Amino acid sequence: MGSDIRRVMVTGALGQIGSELVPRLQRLFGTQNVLATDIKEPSSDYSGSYERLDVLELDEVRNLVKGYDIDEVYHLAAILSAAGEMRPDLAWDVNINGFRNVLEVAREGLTNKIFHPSSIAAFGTETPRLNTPQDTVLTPRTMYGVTKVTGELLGKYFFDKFSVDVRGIRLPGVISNVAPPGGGTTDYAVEIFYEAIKKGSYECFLRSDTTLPMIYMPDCLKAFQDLMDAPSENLKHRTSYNLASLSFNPAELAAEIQKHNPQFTITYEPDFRQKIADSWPMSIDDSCAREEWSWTPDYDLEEMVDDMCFILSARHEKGEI
Ligand code: NAD
Ligand code: AKB
Repeated sequence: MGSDIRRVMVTGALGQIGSELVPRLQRLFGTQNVLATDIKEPSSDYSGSYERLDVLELDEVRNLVKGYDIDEVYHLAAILSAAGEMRPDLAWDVNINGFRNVLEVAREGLTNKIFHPSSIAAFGTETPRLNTPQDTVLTPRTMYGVTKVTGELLGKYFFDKFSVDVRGIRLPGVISNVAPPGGGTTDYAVEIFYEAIKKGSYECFLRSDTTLPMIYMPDCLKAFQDLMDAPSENLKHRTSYNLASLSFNPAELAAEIQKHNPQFTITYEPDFRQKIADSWPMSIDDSCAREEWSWTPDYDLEEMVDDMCFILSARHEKGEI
């Protein structure tokens, strides 16, 4: 992990990932060097610098980056897969034009480095679904996936053409216990823990055998930092790294949760998200991330479930959830 102090801005900071990325960056670089932004209002006890920012407003993005003398932007503002199928125009606008504004400010020389997550949604039904290769067919079936492929290409274009240092990962579904997920297809893998602890049962919107790639938040944040700290000359796939960690289906996850709570029951009522999940990979070949910036995950399924159950049970006892 690089120890040099950077001034960083996070867009979409109140979402699932930003809610845990910001405190981590505050610990790394000092609270005064981290600016959190989102289109939403934060809670009254929000800790650290916060500005309301709609990433579709180029002047506002520019003013904040300039005003706070930002070295790096973690650009998390986005509309995810399921929400994006409800509002495809909004998904295109936020995911592409919002990113374009951040790239433009970097092209103007106001900031040096951008982290922009892609997703397993970049793949499609023509992509090999087992051990999905790094360089493969990208034919997404969702507007979200279309924006992720476009974002990968846009980031690469700005690097090749204007030397803007853009880096990105095709993230699997992220599992976490601080903020709820924001409208994705992999959300079941978070909701199931909350419902198991609060109600002892869960109705899953995917079929029991729907295997998808997933990652636990501590590994996700480690990957962000490892990629951002990697020497630029090592990065051959800079905006689009495949990343593997966990792969499981709802039945396997439920069985693991039952080890902690034998009374827990799961039922299945697949909805429109099943079709999205069926167009995504089941497992990922991440050898390029391993070779180019030494990626390796820490958590297996059992360790992730242990940790999630422990943390959420404690939150439940305190009356937080
Ligand atoms: P999220 O939906 O939880 O958070 C996104 C945030 O963006 C929200 O707080 C929302 O208020 C904000 N936002 C929406 N429109 C905005 C606008 N116009 N201006 C400013 N902010 C706006 O998403 P997340 O899970 O934290 O995802 C962050 C990034 O990681 C996204 O690019 C997403 O595609 C990517 N990703 C996430 C996952 C996952 O499982 N969470 C997986 C793959 C990729
Ligand atoms: C979603 O389900 O939309 C996200 C993702 C995998 O990109 N979690």
